[in-house]
Amino acid sequence: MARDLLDRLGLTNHHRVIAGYAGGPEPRDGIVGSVNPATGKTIAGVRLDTADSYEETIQRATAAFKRWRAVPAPKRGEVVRAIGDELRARKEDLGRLVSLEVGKILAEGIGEVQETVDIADFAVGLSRQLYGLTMPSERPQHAMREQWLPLGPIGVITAFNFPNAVWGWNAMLAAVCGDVTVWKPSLLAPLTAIATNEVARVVAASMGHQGIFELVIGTDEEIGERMIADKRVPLISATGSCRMGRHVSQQVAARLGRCLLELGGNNAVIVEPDADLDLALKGVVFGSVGTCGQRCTTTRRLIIHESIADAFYEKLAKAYETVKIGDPLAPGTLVGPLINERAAEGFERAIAAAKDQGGQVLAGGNRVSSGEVASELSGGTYVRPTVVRAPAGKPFPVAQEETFAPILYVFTYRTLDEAIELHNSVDQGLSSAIYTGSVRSAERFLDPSGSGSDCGLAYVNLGTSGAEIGGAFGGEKDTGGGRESGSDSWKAYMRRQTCTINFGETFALAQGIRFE
Ligand code: UN1
Repeated sequence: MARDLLDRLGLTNHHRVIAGYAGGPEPRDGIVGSVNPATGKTIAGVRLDTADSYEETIQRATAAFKRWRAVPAPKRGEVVRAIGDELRARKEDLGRLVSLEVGKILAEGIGEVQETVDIADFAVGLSRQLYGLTMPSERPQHAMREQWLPLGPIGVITAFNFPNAVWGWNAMLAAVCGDVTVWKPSLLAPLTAIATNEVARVVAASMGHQGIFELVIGTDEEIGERMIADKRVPLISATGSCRMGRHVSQQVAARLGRCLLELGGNNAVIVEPDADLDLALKGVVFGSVGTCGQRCTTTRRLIIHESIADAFYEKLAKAYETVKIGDPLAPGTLVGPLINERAAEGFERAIAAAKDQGGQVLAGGNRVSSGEVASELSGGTYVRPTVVRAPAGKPFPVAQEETFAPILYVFTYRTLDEAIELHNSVDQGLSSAIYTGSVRSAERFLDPSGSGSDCGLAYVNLGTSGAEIGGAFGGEKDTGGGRESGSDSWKAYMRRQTCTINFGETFALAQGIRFE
């Protein structure tokens, strides 16, 4: 079945792919094995880039950029429209490949490709709306305006958990902006990257545009470090851990390049006593166990009013018990495997620390043993989504960290101010939510003074994950401050030029300065 899928996506014959490769996920002799986390079995091998092939790629991208930027933006939009159409046609297969390679359930794999289709549609419209402002000049017979210009080849570094959509957010916008994308995907999801990039590359090439979508697959040491230090790449858009982002931002800042960072989250949901509790329950469960807790928008903390906490915990624990864990491609499964053994160890370490620090496990708390899953899944890393109640009135440092696994820490509060303070008391600032029936509470959470949620995303009566592409996506504080996807995020992929034109005959200086 996997073989058919790889065939249909053109992977079996791809020069980078070694079908039948039996090695593991550790790069060896220039090859990395892409492992299906549901079974622990290698799907195929992928040839890695070298310093030389990286150099060739950047040279190609730099030359392609000079041609691509000269194509009028609406024409660039036509290419993106055709890419969107092709992604639509291949949505099912690409979604299946996402599921196969990173273990998210099929509905989420397909949903992820839909996210790329959506951003392609958005980018097509945007290709006719790369608006600059005009501003009145203080001098007679002078005009002022700003225009947005293509930036260059941009480097896009993506994580394993959204191996298709995060590239889409960047590459589709970059393409209409006149940039070339050089994509460095996670070594945990190279096949999705190859298949996805091929769609865009082949469509663009068939319309006469070579080199707009480039791929470099390699280790951080060999490829990542080279790319972030490379002055020919004016923008690095990177998704990953806060630790990684800190390093990338320092390297890029040292050469005065630009960064767009999408780093860790530690997202919380506040539940008020007058909330629609069924709605809240569904939102919290999807947010915390969906994608096996491996979204940057995953709900990691629940902050619930003390008057409803016990009843809610009971419902939550029941919901957690009924969530079907197993083969992500099987119908009915809601929670697939963690990406690898290291992630499972992180899960176990966090739970041990939580217990040590006085936390009480309300649901889950351990791995699913290999005997509990079908034999073909025995090589996968399955864990039980977990709820841990934080100790009252004691520090609980484990909840300050982002563990990329399905662990939800629960806290109680008395006043909304107290809840918001607790909500904002972590280093990360990506996504946030409140469930409430009160306009006052909702607006307090979104207070335009800035004293409400300190995150880049704030939801009312929705959970923390599952953003639409139309809004700007990203977060504050240690999340890195970048904005991708909708709204005016496109500006990050262009350079702004302020143009002042004297169409008269007088020599006039600004600020009324006379120089005669
Ligand atoms: C991520 O986890 O890196 O809002 C991205 C969401 C998705 C994107 C998540 N649309 O959950």
